[in-house]
Amino acid sequence: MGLLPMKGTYWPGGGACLPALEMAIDDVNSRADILNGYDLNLTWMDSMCIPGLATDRMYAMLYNPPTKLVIVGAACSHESEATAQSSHLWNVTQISYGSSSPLLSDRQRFPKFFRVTTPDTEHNIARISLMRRLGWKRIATIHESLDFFSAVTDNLIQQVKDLDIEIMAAEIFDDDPTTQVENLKVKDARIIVAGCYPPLCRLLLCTARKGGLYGPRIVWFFPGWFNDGWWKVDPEQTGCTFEEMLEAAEGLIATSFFYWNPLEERGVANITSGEFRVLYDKKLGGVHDYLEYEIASPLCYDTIWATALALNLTIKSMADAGIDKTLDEFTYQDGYINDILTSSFYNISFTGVRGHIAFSPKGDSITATKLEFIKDGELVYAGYYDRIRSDWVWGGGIQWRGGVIPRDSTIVIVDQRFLSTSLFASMCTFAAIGMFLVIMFFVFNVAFRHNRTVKMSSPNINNILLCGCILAYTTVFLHSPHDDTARLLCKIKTFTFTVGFSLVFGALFSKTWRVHRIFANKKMQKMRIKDSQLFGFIGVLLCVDICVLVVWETIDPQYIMKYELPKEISLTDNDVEYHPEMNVCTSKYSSYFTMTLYIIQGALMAFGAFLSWETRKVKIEALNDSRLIGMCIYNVVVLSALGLTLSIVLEDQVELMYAFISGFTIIGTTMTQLIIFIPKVFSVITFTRLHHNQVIPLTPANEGQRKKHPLLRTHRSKCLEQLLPDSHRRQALGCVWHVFMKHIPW
Ligand code: ABU
Repeated sequence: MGLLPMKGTYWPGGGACLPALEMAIDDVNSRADILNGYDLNLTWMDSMCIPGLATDRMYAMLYNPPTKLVIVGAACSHESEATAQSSHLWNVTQISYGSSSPLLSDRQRFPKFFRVTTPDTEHNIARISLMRRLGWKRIATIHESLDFFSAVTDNLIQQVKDLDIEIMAAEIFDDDPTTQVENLKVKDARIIVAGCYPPLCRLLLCTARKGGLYGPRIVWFFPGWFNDGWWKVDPEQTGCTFEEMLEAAEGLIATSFFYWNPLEERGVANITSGEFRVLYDKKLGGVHDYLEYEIASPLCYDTIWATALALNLTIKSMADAGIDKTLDEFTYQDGYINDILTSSFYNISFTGVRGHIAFSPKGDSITATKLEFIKDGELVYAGYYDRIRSDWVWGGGIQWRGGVIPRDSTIVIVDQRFLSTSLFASMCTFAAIGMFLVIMFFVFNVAFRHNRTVKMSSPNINNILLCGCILAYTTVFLHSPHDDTARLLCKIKTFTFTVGFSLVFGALFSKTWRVHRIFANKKMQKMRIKDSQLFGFIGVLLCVDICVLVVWETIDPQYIMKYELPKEISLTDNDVEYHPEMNVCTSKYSSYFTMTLYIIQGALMAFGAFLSWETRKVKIEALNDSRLIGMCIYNVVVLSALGLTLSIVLEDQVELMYAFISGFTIIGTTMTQLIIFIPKVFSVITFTRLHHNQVIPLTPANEGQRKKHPLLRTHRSKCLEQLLPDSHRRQALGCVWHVFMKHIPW
């Protein structure tokens, strides 16, 4: 009985098969040494690649005479599965010429099923070998939702499980692979193993073309048992133009078996594969449109020869067993004869037009896997995989487009970026200058602490302000390219910045607060707020900050996170992407802790700004720098607000953020100390304290007294005298410097 799908959507190989079956039957019947005295006969029906229909028609033929000994077929795996799991119950052996599903190797379900082809899982061995050879370690699969392709894909997944190959995606589609192709694209799949019948494989290729999943960087593996040129189809079939299909198929790799014996050897039929091809074409008058011809015709020819040899051996075995029956007397109840026939299939071995054929214990006939690829729209032979040697025997090899082997993924080079040296050095230089100024002002503050001007501005509070300035400048230096030190410096930086800010702003605020208290007090002259009270206030502020910092470090220590900067694609290297990253100091709840500190400092700044505004008109000689403090507070408020805004906006631009934050820190700190101290330095120079402890401004009217003053008797007195009439700023600075250098107690 022949189960031949003449039509059907999947793989209608019956049309190409039938002429080959007839040729083989004629050849066998013409031989005296095989099935002598018998005529081999074929009754067939169109199974249409539909499992239910194939089963129904098989039963119809089994129920009707003549009695069948062997079923030849089917072509499509799912119809072979449907028929072979019941045909053995009729004591009929079944042999397929084309079904290559690995499921058909299951001897429990299909105990009397043989095939002259090889299960598609054999391709996986060759595919994996190629992948390992080319260093591909990330692959994806996509297959039509049929048991056949699921079994092949599962086998591939199982085989790579213990190897260093990752299945990055495994997609299954029903009748539209658009979503699955998109998934593969999103996951950046490069090496994709597909499993489908030709109609859906065409659609898959077209969808891949539309989705951009094609080109020199993508390698598609397809089954190789499709008819030649299967991808060259009209737009009506897929929705892609002929040219688009050619583009999409270019470079595709097909794995198949040798269906034509590559050796010109004469096998059991005494013809070579080349001669068979000529005879086949002659039988059909040189014209046929069987797309499956390349595969179906040699396999079908060999199927009949395998059947004939098995039957021939059965005759002998039956005689040896003393069975007094001929094959034509077989009935469906003769299970013992069918057992002998089934054993005979295992025991035959011959060379057909496909090559050497013998059946494994699972009923399969194993052949080598052939590798082909599509180049310039044509299928080109590359080589085959020799299972005995576990190695490839190359023909022309694979010619990669552009001579470059595609990669399984983009090579990602993590590029650890650091702050640019020039930026870091510039900021550190400015911070160092600022620190030098701090030292100079500190020395001034100590040296002239008895000077009335300095004394009235609370030199001790000013020294605290200077300490805060030093800490603020220090933050600019706290950056390291090394992860270990960076982690430590990140913690120190948070500490120095917070404490530095609190010292500077605490000093300014407390002094403004004092002014406000005095100003707001109706009995101003009796109001006295000591420095110690201001220290207390700064101390409380510091304690609050330190508490927050200690809690932060205890429950959520800061660490170094690699912050990814925008990717850069190399234009010169094959598929290389640079992923720059920079060290960023963070912790899980850092936003909460920084927010807490912002709220504390922000509230203080808002209150400080309010007090400064309230006291803007205060001109009390005893509170000589109240207006300057107000200026500083406004300055710090504006810079802090700007810094905070920029640190949020520039979160992903580490270098720019460092530049702005460091810049604002330097500007804010420097301006604060300059605003506070420069007037005092001028004052020390331009006001003198006379022995009766009265301040007399250096005006021409006071010239007599002025000349007596020791300060003006210095070698720079001339300078100061010149300075007075025009108050020239540049000259004044020169004088300040010299007087300052002269009077500090080095
Ligand atoms: N191997 C070609 C026939 C397709 C199938 O097994 O269904």
